Amino acid sequence: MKITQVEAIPFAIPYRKPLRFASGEVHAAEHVLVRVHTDDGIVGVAEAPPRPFTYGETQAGIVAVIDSIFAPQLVGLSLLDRETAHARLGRTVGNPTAKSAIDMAMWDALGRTLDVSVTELLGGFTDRMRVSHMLGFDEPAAMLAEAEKMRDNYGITTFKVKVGRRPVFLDTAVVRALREGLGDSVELYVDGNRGWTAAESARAMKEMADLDLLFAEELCPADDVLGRRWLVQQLDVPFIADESAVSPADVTREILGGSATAVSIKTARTGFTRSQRTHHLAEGLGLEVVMGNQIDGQLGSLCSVAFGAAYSLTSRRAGELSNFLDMSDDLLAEPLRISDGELTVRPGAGLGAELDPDKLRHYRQDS
Ligand code: MUC
Ligand code: MG
Repeated sequence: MKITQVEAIPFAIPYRKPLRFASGEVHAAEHVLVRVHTDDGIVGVAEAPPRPFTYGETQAGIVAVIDSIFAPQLVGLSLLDRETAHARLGRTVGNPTAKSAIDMAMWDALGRTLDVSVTELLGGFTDRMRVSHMLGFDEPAAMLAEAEKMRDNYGITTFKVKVGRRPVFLDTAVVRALREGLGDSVELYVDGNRGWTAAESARAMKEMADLDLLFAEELCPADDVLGRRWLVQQLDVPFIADESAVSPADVTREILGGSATAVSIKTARTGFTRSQRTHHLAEGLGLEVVMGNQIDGQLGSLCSVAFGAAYSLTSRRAGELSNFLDMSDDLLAEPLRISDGELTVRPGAGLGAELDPDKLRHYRQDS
């Protein structure tokens, strides 16, 4: 079970349709595939999606930090030395997606070694999650048409709507069009990616008070401390901390400080090890949890569902597991399929992911 090599392979796959939101836009999945090899000939895999506008990581930076800082600290450890690996990676404060991809590839390798799925290793609650689809900025009619397509083709009935534009009416008109077009049976919530001020957020939430929203997420900057508390106190829906609560300690600070009342867990930035800690903290504090999306490819989405399905709390709400549908292609030999609004974990050991070697050869950027 000894780690012999940690590889970081950059690859790029274009999106069919860019995803736009208040803090940036994504046109191509310029991700990094991480492979952890062991002396038993096992290879664990995961992917790191750099989000420069959120965490400051870039694709080249992820490859460099893994090759030069993280890999040398892990080679020689056993896959069972999880707390030692966590402590060594934790010496570096930043680089959340680089550290998380390594962590998840180690869990995948452990599952493959023990012939147990990652979901079973983590908690084994269920084997599936309901899917929530994230709708990027566009005109109301185009966003409604996309939601209808997702409902009709995949059975998805939960939608996270990107907001945070100015004037706020641009977004409130979209949410109204979605509620009127889709009816009362769908679940809708909004994510501002810190785009509005606290006052704009309060106004927008009042305008949407009759639209039966499930949650509001990161509408305004958490650093505007008093404004954000003022906003959260007047809302009658849970307020999800996303970018403001990357680490378990951030969750404690945001929740106890009154700046959020729910939490987004993204395996792309907390891996399985730190996501477990956040999950346990959320359970102890009695918080709502949503499995979020870091604009993941299929491998990343498989990681999210593998974790989300492992626990009662994380599988209760629909997870954001569908944005890979906007990519023109992917690396998995057997593509993920969403049906009846659900995504299931892959049967088999570890994450159950097999990569297509031809696709990897085609999309990798280092050879
Ligand atoms: C989300 O939930 O915010 C967009 C930016 C980011 O950091 O994650 C995505 C989705
Ligand atoms: Mg968000």
